[in-house]
Amino acid sequence: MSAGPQVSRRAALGMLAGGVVAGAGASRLGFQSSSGGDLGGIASERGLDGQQAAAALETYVPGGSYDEYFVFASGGHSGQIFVFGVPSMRLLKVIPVFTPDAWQGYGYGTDQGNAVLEGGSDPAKSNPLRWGDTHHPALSETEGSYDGRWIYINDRANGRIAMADLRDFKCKQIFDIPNLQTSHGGCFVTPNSEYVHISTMTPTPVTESGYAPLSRYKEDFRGFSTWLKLDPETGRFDLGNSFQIELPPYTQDLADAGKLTSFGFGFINSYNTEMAVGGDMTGGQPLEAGSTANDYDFLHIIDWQKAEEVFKAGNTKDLNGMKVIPMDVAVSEKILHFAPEPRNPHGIDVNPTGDYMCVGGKLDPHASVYDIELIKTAIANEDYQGTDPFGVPILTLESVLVAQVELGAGPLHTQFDDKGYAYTSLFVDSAIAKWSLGPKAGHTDDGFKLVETLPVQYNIGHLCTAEGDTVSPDGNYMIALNKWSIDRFPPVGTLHPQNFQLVDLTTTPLTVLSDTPIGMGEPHYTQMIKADKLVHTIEVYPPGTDPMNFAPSEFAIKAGEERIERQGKDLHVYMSAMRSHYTPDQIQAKVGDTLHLHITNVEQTIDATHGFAIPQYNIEASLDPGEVVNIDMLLDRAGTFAMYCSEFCSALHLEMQGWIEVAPQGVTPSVG
Ligand code: K7E
Ligand code: CUA
Repeated sequence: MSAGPQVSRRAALGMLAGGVVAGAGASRLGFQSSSGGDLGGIASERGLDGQQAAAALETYVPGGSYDEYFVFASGGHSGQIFVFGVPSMRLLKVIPVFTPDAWQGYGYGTDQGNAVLEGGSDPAKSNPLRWGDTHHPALSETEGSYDGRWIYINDRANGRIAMADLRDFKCKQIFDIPNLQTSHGGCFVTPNSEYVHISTMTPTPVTESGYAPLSRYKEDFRGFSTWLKLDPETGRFDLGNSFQIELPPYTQDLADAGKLTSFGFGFINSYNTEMAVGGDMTGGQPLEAGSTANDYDFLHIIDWQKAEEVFKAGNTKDLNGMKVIPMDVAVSEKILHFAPEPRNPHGIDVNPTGDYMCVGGKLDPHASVYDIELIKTAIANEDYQGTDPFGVPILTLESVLVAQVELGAGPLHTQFDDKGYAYTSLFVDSAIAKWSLGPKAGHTDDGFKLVETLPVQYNIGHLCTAEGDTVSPDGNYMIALNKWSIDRFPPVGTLHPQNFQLVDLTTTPLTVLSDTPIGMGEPHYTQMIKADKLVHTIEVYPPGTDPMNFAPSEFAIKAGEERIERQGKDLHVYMSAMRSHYTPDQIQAKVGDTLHLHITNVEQTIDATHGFAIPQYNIEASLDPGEVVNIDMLLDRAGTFAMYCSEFCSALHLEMQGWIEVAPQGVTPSVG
């Protein structure tokens, strides 16, 4: 433990704020408040004890100063990604991903937003999809460390995955993955961003029509582990080099990538290996009971490097546009193995050294720890205790399991620090268990042992430590992602916010530093990256940029090049936006015309964003400095519409408006 200095610093702060150090002492330390009172006086006036006052001082980030970390949180059914600063827990940004966002002009008529959202909607299905259920953000990595380039996130509801570029914090691609109706297992990226992984949650019918009766669950439904190749330059999904591995129709749950000693492997938990399908009204067992009958489910162990070889050798079948490695090939090529895991587990997390796979028991009070060396040996020796109904070999449990650590009720997810400790969320206990992670994580004396339990408020799902999924976590901060807040915040109606609690990892016992209500969606997982790793982030686009590819747009203009060109019924308007006007500020058109607006924000000043809104036409764009936005709209309604800048950009912002005349049939527009 190296908590010594932090503990004494905390004690000093606590004493100071608790008034033990009198006003004179405080001012000698430079802690004289502007109101003339000492810190102890402020603390007692506000009813804060020493611990609370210390927590306030440790998390306060003055305006103009920056947080040490960025946290990228999934937004649950909001479909978005939330970005916070740590330790302040200030909300810095919401990145719209699966759900339109008016402020950022995402999904309200602009080419970029529409292209991304529509690209992720299969027209053959119920479309357009306008929401997602984001669960697991995955930052891109180089050599097992976050590299600050891209972020990926899954849509649990619709079996999709999205990519956002951290240059401009905007979503660039959504991909509707074939053969995945829903998804959970992932995403994670492999240590050099070779692949991003995503797998099915509920298995998918693989019949031609997409229909199969539930009575044919075992025969006609399958799971799929998807390995999407990432373009090393753009971070986009490279479908031509992506593949899937066919899996039995179990419910594949959380997943993680191997690293260092386990590099080349992927791990997926499963439940419902009973293949229960419910039927509670027709004499069957309720789904919940049927899917918890077995004592063990199967940890899926996938050798993705072997799978890559098999894929490259062409030993695949085509299924709905994906190259799929059939299950029998996955077995014969030793790509897929199972290991028993206590029934209905939830999280699987690989520790920073890559040696241990930690499985959260959910219904079992233990974390089960598997060792990659033992797994490799068991695979090499074909040390099997049997096969599953589909012929997948099951490694002998005793040969691969190194520890079962009793942690408490409802263990779900595990994160790690820099000292070989693991932190597991306990949903049922509303607590976090800190435990030592055995010899290969440096705990030769204490082995695998529960160290302490920290109560959190309440019903914790995921947790997230600083740089927690990398090969070198930082070990200073952790966030508890609590599903229920109950009494932690004042009542705001019947739907309560979630509660993010920031935890100081450097103290013994662990301390909660702050509570942050999350009132705009239900985050599942988050990742915390050191802020100084976001070296690629820009604040202004180069003049005339198309944000989809960061290249000059063919529609860009400079000030003075504005023009209107009519080609039959197509009216092209090359418009500039700058404080505080649009040029042109009048457009004359006729019903039945298609208006093509090509708008360039010709400014290069940080923060000089303009909006562009047209009433009644559902059009709203955000034009960041240097950005080019294209809007195509069929003018199907006559009227004289006042377009306006929707971003308060300048003293004459309210004057930044203009007119679009859409003359009815038979009426000649006033000009043009
Ligand atoms: Cu546990 Cu979707 Cu990661 Cu929620 S999952 S908590
Ligand atoms: Cu431009 Cu308001």
